[in-house]
Amino acid sequence: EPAAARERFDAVIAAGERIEPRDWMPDDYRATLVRQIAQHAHSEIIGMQPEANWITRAPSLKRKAVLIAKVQDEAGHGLYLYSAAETLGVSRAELLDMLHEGRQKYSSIFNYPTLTWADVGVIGWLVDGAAITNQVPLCRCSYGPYARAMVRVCKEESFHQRQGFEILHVLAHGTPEQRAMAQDATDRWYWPSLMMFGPPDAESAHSARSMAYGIKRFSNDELRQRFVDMIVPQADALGLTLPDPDLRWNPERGHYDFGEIDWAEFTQVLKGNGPCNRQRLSHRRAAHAEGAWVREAARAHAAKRARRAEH
Ligand code: FAQ
Repeated sequence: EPAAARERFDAVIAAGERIEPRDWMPDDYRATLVRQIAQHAHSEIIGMQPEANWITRAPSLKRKAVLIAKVQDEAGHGLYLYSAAETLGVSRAELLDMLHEGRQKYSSIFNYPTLTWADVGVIGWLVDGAAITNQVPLCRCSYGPYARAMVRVCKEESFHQRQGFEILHVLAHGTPEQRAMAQDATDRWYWPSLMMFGPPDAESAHSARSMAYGIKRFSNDELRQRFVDMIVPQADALGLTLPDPDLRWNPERGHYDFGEIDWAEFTQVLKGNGPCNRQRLSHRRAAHAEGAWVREAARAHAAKRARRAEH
């Protein structure tokens, strides 16, 4: 390890500045970033599935157009993130293989089913809400390409969050059946959305290193608390109840206390045994196989253009 390069790296991290692709970096810094950015990219593209499930059944043309745009944004986020990972020396094809073979993860949240139209609202409100809470600090991550990708992703996700909130607001103020649908979807997604922040700090394998490297700026539990504090008043504004009897304001802490998360369920979902894990991965693998001809045509086209440029 070149001592001067290591010194420069440490100084950049200590000053809160950015590491760029051509800069020297320690192997474990590179590996941590590849792991996190790849998992993040995989989450974006697997995350298209639960909502895409409702595109053909959206309740109006306007809702359908908005939902198509949102799902398309998620594909775009996946592409920025794979590109950011590629600056670290891995190829998108390798990363996709790792996803398809179950060697890299994607967010637990996308292994739950979308049973009603209200789920589309709750995904925007809670899932995008949790994603923003986690990702706003990543705009200050020490690795330049990841931090810059997060700026645009967060802007788009803020829009996603508002569209979900608005869907739920309409349902929560609609007929008794619509209200019940909004409450039921909230009941099903609340706990899984808290699991998006990862295991408790004491059990988080990577947190200490990621925080020392300026990749993570806040711990899993800190961000989870920040999210709960944000959504309690939002649930009130919607007239919906969060399904946690232990949820109450703690004036000493200046935060909401909340109940125990079912970590056994989280572990099962991470092991591949959530309600939709198999369906999500097999759908992804099939989409990849069906897209083979597109990749082949793109390669042939690029080769033809390169040949023409030579002459
Ligand atoms: N699900 O040591 P830690 C979105 C894994 S938002 C699955 O604490 P770390 C937008 C973890 O990877 C969702 N796996 O790990 C959208 C590690 O496994 P490994 C994506 C989880 O990295 C909205 C092990 O457990 N957002 O897609 C989960 O320090 C709507 C130990 O955990 C991001 O990825 C989980 N919930 O902290 C799209 C944000 N939690 O690698 C469509 C960026 C933990 O050893 C529709 N990522 N694991 O095999 C991060 O901030 C971090 O990676 C954490 C985990 C906070 C997720």
